Amino acid sequence: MIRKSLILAAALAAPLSIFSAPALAASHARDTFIKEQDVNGDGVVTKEEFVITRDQLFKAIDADKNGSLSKEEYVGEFKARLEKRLAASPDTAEKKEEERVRQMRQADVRFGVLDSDKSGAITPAEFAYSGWRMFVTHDTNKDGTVSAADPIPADTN
Ligand SMILES: [Ca+2]
Ligand SMILES: [Ca+2]
Ligand SMILES: [Ca+2]
Repeated sequence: MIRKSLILAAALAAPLSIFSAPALAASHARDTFIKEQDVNGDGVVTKEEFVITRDQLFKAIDADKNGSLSKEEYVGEFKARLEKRLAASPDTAEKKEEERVRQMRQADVRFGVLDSDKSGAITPAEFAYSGWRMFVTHDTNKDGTVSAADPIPADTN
């Protein structure tokens, strides 16, 4: 069982390394972060903006409004966005399927990381904490905001 999943993990990880261009990927991640969290559109994400958008995102994912995110809600919301992105992508069906498998596997892993006490659901505190770590990761010049002025780490390996 363990061996099988290791082999599977290796097989899934292999195509990743082919496409990995760390600097590009990191830059893309930062710019996407800015685009999604920059409420007033000035190109700078402040902590206040980030708290607002994180809160909105939590509420949007919490489909049954019970104040926590189940795996179904979390992965489901991600899949809906992923499918939209894949539908708009010019890639072949085969490539899209590869991307789908990879992304859904990552979403699954992310849920496990977010659910830090392994209760099976993400609480607002857990969600806020993970968001905060994301903010800090992107704020590479440590000025308390995320913008294009934050240098992308040269090598994220
Ligand atoms: Ca802003
Ligand atoms: Ca819920
Ligand atoms: Ca910064």
